[in-house]
Amino acid sequence: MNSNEILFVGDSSIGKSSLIYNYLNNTENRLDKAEIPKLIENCSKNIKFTKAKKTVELDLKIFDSINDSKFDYILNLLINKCNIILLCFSIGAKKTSFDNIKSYWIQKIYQNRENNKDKKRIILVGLQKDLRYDLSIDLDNIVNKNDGMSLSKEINAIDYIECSSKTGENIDLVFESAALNLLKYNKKKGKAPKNSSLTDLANDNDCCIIC
Ligand SMILES: Nc1nc2c(ncn2[C@@H]2O[C@H](COP(=O)(O)OP(=O)(O)O)[C@@H](O)[C@H]2O)c(=O)[nH]1
Ligand SMILES: [Mg+2]
Repeated sequence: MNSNEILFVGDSSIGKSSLIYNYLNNTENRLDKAEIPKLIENCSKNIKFTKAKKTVELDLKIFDSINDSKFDYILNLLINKCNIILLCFSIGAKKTSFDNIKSYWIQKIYQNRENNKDKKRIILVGLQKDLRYDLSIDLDNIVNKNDGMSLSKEINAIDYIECSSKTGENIDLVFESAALNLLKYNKKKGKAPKNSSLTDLANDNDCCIIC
């Protein structure tokens, strides 16, 4: 089984597909110019970047998801199958998407990982970061950085990243964190790639907060 699978989950209309689309197409601020597909079909991307002077390269298999009861069965299977889950909320558009992380998504993830019980699998992602500075948005609807970091600790996330598909900020970092954490996870499970520099990186236990 391919062990490089990552899954994006979270409430609807918070920017999950936009993030994946922008990353895959290497674009920034395509929100106005491009029709973002409702669901990005599962796809692969060869990811290559340098971390601690070492080159990391692997083929990421990326799964988008859609909140529709018709697809619930598939979503449950994906939650169980994918090694890293990017659990998303919107920083500015919907406070409910933040509250739903604890009240809905965490339970759903934990219920559906029968074969994949390892706790260290969730990266918390705050999407639509640009909206934090949008004066037209009611302050009550905005999630601040401390709240995001506290939630990340509370749910035992391995990383917390805030990003924006509109400005392009931190888009790459979301996928780089997923790749690094996959390496750590695979190493623990004895599936580490032979490339020694990757194995060294997988030994690095630091978690990072990128905001
Ligand atoms: N301001 C802002 N809008 C965004 C951002 N990302 C997505 N959107 C908009 O949010 C809406 C929902 O995006 P979509 O990717 O379909 O959300 P999904 O249902 O979670 O996949 C669309 O109108 C996007 O144009 C962002 O980073 N900033
Ligand atoms: Mg979508």
